[in-house]
This record gives sequence, C-alpha cells and structure tokens, in this order.
Amino acid sequence: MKSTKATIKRIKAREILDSRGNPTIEVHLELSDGATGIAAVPSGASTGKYEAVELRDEDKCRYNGLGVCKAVSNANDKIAPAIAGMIASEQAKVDQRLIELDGTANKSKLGANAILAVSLATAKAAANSANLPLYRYLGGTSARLLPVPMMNILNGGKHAADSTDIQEFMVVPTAATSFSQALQMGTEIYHSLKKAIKVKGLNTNVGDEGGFAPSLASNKQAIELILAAIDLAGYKAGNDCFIALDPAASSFYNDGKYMLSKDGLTLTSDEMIGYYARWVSSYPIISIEDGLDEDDWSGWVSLTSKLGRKIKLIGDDLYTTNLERLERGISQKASNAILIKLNQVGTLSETLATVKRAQQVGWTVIISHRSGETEDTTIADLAVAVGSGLIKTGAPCRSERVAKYNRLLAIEEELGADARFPGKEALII
Ligand code: 2PG
Ligand code: MG
Repeated sequence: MKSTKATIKRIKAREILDSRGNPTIEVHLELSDGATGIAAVPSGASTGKYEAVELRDEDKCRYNGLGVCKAVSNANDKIAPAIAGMIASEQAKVDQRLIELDGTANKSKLGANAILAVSLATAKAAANSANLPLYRYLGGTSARLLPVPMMNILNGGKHAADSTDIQEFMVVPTAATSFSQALQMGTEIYHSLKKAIKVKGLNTNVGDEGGFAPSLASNKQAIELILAAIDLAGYKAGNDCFIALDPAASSFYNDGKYMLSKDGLTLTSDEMIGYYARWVSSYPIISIEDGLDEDDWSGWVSLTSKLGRKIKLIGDDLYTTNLERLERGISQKASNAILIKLNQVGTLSETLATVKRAQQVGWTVIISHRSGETEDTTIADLAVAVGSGLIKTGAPCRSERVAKYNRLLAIEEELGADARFPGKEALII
C-alpha cells in the first residue's frame, strides 16, 4: 500500500479537444510517491447563467476564440506552485486553497475549468496512491449502489439542429435488476428507435449526446416515437421503463414567455405548467428537468406544488450545483431533485457538499455529464461514491458517452455480489 500522505509534486496541464471538437483542459498530476491522476473537464451548450466561469481565450485567431491556453497556463504557472507540497488526500484543503487563490465568487480569475481539472486530478492521484478505485476512495466502504441510467435517446434544443424544442428525451429502464441489464434494455430501445424513425422516412443522424435528432413536426412526436421504440424492443412503457425529459427551458424562454416553435405555442409560466401536467397524465413520464427558466422561481414553486408528488422535478440551470441556490430551492420548495455537474461549481469538495445537502433533505440527486464531453469517466465513479441511484450520461452511442457506461460495467463487475441496483426504487420521490 502506497502512502496516503503523499504530496502534490508536479502538475502538467494541456489543451485537448472535447467531443464537439472544442478545446478543453486536461491535467496530469503526480504525487511524491509516484502515483498519478489525470482529469479532463467537459463543457456545456445549454449552460446556466449561474455556472462558474469556463475560461476561454477569446482569441479569434485560434479555435474561434474557444482556446483554453489561459486556463492551461493558470494551472501550470499559478495553481501548480500554490498547491505543490500539499497532501493530496486532504481534498477539502486543496480545494479551499484553489478557491482562495482564485478569489472570485464565480472562479472567473483562474477559470473553473482550470480549477476543476486540478481538483479532480488531485482526487484521482490520491485514490491511486491509496490503491483504491475512485468510487471507493470517495465513497468509502458503503459505496456499492449502481445508478439507473437516464439515457438520452432523442436530442433536441441546443444539442441538435431543427429537432425538437425540448432538449432531451430519455428512457429510464427501471425494471432491470442490475446496471448491466438496464444498459442492455436502454440500448435495445435505442436501436429500436432508429428503426421507428427510419420507418417514418426521417433521418437517423445523431445529436451532441448521441441520441437521434430527426426533424420532427412537434415535441409530442418525439414521445410517440420513443413509445413505439419501447414496444418494438419488447418492453412495456410505464412498467419496464419510463420517460424522462430535460426541456432545458431557459433556452426557449424569452421576455417572460416560453416559445415552443415546433408546436407553434407561446406560453406563460402557468400555461407551460399546464402543458407538462397534460403530458404527465398522458405519458409514462417520471421526471422533468429544467421545465422552467432558471429565474422563474415562482413558476418552479407552483410546478412543484402541482406535480411534485407525482414526478421528480429536477433543477439543473436553476441550481448550477451551487449550495446557496440549492438552499433557496429547499426553503421555497421549488423542486424535489437536483442535477449535479462538477464543472458548474468548479471543485470536487463543493460538489460533494451540494450532493450531501440535497440527500440530507431527501431530494433525488442525479449525477450528470455535459453535452461536450471527453473520455474522462469521473462521473461514473462519483455516482457510485455518493449512491445517487441515477446517472445521466447520454445515449449508448459515441465513445465519450459510452465510456461512462463501460466504467459502470467495470465497477459492477468489481463489486460482484456486493453491488446493489435500485431499479424501481429510483422512482421514489
Ligand atoms: C443538460 C446538459 C447535459 P449541457 O442540460 O442537462 O445533458 O446539457 O451540457 O449542454 O448544459
Ligand atoms: Mg439540463
């Protein structure tokens, strides 16, 4: 067993590409005992306005201004000397040092991308130093709950051109008794969806998260195609599997109105809630994420009082994994669940604090990828570490999505008989 008192010795950051061909940052971190950790940071398209700052170069001569050379040099030249010699297993101290070094409320000085890459590489190196897989290092001996995958099989909104207003249509295979079986079910439904789309003469190209992105006549048509696909795969919607939605409503909210261009509708907050209520009573929908705009707090409160006992109402852009915003949501009863994205807040410790608080009040926690991803699989381990019971990491298509599913298969195998899977319990509100 290597020493867990190993200290941070070397940091090497570099610019790499994400799944959309945009630059992002990767950090290699080495400890005094030779253990290493590598972490790469993802990037969103439908980003919440309260997210920590993703530092970009804004140099139009490189990658249309999206280069991350500044973040890379911040990691190499400013962060590295400031945390050299710190004990890697003291994650909270390292993260606190990063927060102080940045000194801003939204991590705009050093960049949340630079800070998170170092924060995660530190945890991974410390796990390696302790000879532990990341989920065990972060979650302790009780970490053994595999998540039910919420598989985004039809992409719209900002993740696809001319598909649907609603950004994500997910299938959630709850009748499975293990993660691997759930993955199989969701993947079979994904392949059936391709057939169902083809039969209609529509295109089967995929969007940013690997889900199909046909040009549809309405938002409802997406649900109907998915129900057909579930049936075609030999499963029963509303029994074996359910549908989850992420409208990402901030992206179609304008001047106080929700504009559903595919449906030709311009709705008030109340009307938008009515729209969801009708869908929930007609279809086997178990959750709606970002059903309303990130600043429409009163709308969220009435949405939750109307549908919060039936389905999960998940705040993503609403909370941006931020503890203060979560506290407001808890006190106002603005939702009953939270989406967790490490790069919305910028350090592992802050992310874990938000997860802990949400779990403390009995809210559902869903660990999530971003639409721009890398081969980094940290979120798979994080989901098991915190026992979220749910993960959102795209379609079973494109390696940056599948890498997370494959990592969960490996964790499940490693846990063997100790592995637990929530199945239908993941639906409990
Ligand atoms: C979301 C995410 C991930 P993005 O809205 O939940 O699916 O999208 O990374 O573009 O914010
Ligand atoms: Mg979302």
